[in-house]
Amino acid sequence: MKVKEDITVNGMSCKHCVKAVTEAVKALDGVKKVKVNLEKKNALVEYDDEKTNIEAIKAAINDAGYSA
Ligand SMILES: [Cu+2]
Repeated sequence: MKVKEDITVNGMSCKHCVKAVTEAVKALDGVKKVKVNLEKKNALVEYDDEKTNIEAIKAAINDAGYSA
């Protein structure tokens, strides 16, 4: 099933951070859409919950050096 989550992401300070978070999340199998917002400090992620989950997405963000 397609799921939409709004994930708070701390530690982003510029558009390069936004790109890094976006690519880290996009690299996960099952992720359909990623929209990272620097001002709002969040990532709107659309994914297939049969392929991935919120924990895996947060782990990818944390592995990229940010805090989800
Ligand atoms: Cu940055």
